[in-house]
Amino acid sequence: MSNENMLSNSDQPLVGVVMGSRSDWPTMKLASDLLSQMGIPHETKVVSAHRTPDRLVEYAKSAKSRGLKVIIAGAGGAAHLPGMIASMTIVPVLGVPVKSKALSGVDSLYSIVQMPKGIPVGTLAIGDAGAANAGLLAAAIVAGHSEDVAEKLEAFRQAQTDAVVETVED
Ligand code: RP5
Repeated sequence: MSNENMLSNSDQPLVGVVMGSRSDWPTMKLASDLLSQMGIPHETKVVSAHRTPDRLVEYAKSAKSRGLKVIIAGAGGAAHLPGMIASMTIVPVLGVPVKSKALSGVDSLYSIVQMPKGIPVGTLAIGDAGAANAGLLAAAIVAGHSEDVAEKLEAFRQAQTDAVVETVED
């Protein structure tokens, strides 16, 4: 399949956005919104490592054959979801530490970032910034295969640069 055809088969999700709970959605929506803005077909699912372990296994093991190029996995607390998914697929996994009530997401960050050598999870910042950046990073990965996504990403960066004021006044 040529690079452009990878995206022209439009309905097939290229990125999976998964989260441990429905309660993670306000955070993970930021990743999904960025992917939509970049025109990248994606899916959004609740997959819990401890509440729906069978769903987790099925999701991770079928990811590559279903054509996913990147998985963004967000979870809070003892956030084993991204690492568990990464252990069952070679599709790159980006982990988003969701802000937890008890420890403000530091627990989530440590759980996700400290993967033992051999099973990598690309870990983003805690919370909203991490989720949005996961969407942008997934777009950058997909952009290597799609000129259309590359152009959208360049335009996003340019708009962001253009929006920065140079002087401040009262
Ligand atoms: C994790 O536990 C989820 O990723 C969520 O961040 C956290 C709390 O889940 P709920 O109790 O809100 O469902 O599995």
